[in-house]
Amino acid sequence: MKEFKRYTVTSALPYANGPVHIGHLAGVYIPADIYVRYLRLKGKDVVFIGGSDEHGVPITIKARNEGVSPQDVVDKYHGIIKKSFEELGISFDIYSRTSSKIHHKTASDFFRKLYDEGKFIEKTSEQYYDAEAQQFLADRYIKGTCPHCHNEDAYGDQCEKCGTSLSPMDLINPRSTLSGSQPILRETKHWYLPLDQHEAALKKWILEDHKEWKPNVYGQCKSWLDAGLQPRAVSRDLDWGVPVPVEGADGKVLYVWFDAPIGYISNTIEWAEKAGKDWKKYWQDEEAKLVHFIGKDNIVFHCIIFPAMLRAHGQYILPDNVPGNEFLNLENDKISTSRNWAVWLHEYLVDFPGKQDVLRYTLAVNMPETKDNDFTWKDFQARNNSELVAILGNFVNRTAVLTQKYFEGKVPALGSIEPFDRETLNDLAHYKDKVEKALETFHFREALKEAMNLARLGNKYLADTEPWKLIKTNPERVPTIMNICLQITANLSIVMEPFMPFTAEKIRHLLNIGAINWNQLGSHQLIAAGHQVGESFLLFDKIEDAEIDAQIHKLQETKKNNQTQTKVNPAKEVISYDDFSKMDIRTGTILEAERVPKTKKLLKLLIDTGIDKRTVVSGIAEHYEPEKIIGKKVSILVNLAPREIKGIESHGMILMAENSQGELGFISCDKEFNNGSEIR
Ligand code: B3M
Ligand code: ZN
Repeated sequence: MKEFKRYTVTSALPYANGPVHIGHLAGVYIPADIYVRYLRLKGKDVVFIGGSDEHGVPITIKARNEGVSPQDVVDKYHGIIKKSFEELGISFDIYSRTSSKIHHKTASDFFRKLYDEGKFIEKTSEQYYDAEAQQFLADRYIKGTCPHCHNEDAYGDQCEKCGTSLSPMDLINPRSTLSGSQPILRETKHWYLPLDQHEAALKKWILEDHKEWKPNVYGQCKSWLDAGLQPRAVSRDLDWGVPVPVEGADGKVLYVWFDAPIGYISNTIEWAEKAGKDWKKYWQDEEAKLVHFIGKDNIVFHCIIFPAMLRAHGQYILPDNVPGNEFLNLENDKISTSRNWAVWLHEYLVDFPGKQDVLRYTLAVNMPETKDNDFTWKDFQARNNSELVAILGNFVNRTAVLTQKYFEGKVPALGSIEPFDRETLNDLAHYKDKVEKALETFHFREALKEAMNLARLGNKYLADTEPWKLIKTNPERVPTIMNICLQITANLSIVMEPFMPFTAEKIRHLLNIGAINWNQLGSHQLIAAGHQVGESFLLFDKIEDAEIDAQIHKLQETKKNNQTQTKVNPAKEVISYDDFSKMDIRTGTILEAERVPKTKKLLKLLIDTGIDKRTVVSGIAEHYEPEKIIGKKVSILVNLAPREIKGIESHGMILMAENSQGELGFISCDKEFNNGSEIR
């Protein structure tokens, strides 16, 4: 494997139109952070770049819906996202944003260079235009009837009812969501990156030279490349973004997927200025290894389009690897921002204070590396209680407590070594290779499993040697055993650092030692005899059922709300007042009620309508006990033609409200009105 002098590690820039959730974390930020922490521990020269993606149509839509400016939206979420990343210990060297000046300049210059060198093609096409709002319409700003399922509210890019991808031209009866008017077709000019011209080079670069990429990433690239690449528009008609730096391009901005990846470069420049570094060494030097951490929906942009942009520019290196992950689901359902089906990081940090590493651990252990995975709160609890508490916490705690008890906290000297000690020390020496190999190849679950195995090794060693018994029967053995346990604990502080930095810090505190370089991992001479360790305390606490139940309940509430919200039927056709006034609806009172024999749903009611007392058959037997509704005030449509139902003549209809679960409820007046009062 090629040795690199420098590492440039990026993680996808989250859209600043909502907070970050566990899916983002497991897919992108946790693996990226593990990787860079590992590299730093090894003493490598690494820069870890993050930032918010603040352009694009969804942000303008959110702003419009909330009656604020796009800048307001991104200011809000950039703040929330940045703070929550910090609290989780995602150790960016810089977390900046694409609405910054420096980014606008970098992206603008990048475009301009390609433009000046004739690297784009210009094309004019017809696009929908809202004449009332006087602007071209992004796909999301157009709604209409889906040609497949006839949903009347399909978007110009997708029908959310049947899931089909659409283009605005596919919609039947398109309408603008800005003014409601029918959009017209108008010509507009855009710049296209001719991906087809890069196809052969990209094919060789990925399919031949990067066979080591993860199969899911490689596979997606292959299917794109096999299908053949087409020119892609890199500008849009929109008023939010980086303006296209070309004369006569008013009202046009760079497409968000053109400017966002350049954000990695802008943020590096911003970092380098502050840190006194040369940013070019991280982007334009073959000795730098560029790695993009992303989710699977971003693969084509990072493996094909951005590399094509970088090639077209000519001065940049291409990514050495793009370890894209699959998706994390939540309690067997797709995570969804719009349905609020997520565990939001900023909320987790409030609900579970001081438990950053529990989340980091659970997400790393469950990382969707090769296939989609599921996060459940029960699993979260089990991982904490039976792994972090019972294995890692238990070993470290027993070691600390016994050291205090037998040696007043002073590290005892290693005495004579027996075969079993030797075996354990041999095992200890092997972890470095195993964990390293897994980390270098982006097998984070495997790496963490091996790291935890070191804690298991310690537990087993303690359980097998039983120093608490030996202290009475063979006390000379105990110093050696405790020395070895303390060395294993010190090793844990190294190997856990990439995954659980807060815990690693706690272990160091407990041992009263400073940070140790990764290269020392495996050594059994990390702490000297006579060194005074700190007071012992528990690394992890058990998580009780009540806390987990509260989280599950929160999700159940979300689901309920969603069902009620999503199942509201669309409004019916418009009717005239005359249509309405034909209905004679009155207040009435139920006088008698009984089940209609051999039916599940029907009650036979006697109603005082104020006009008369009449029999009505009503399908409410599954919702009301007959004896409990005597005396109920109701609304009744009295001029409905009589109908025979199960041999009973029914005269009118009781009005009922029905919710999305099909529950029924009476409609009544909120004042004491006489029977027969008109409802209109
Ligand atoms: N903001 C998309 C996403 O969050 C996008 C990533 C940009 S990376 C340059 O899925
Ligand atoms: Zn549809």
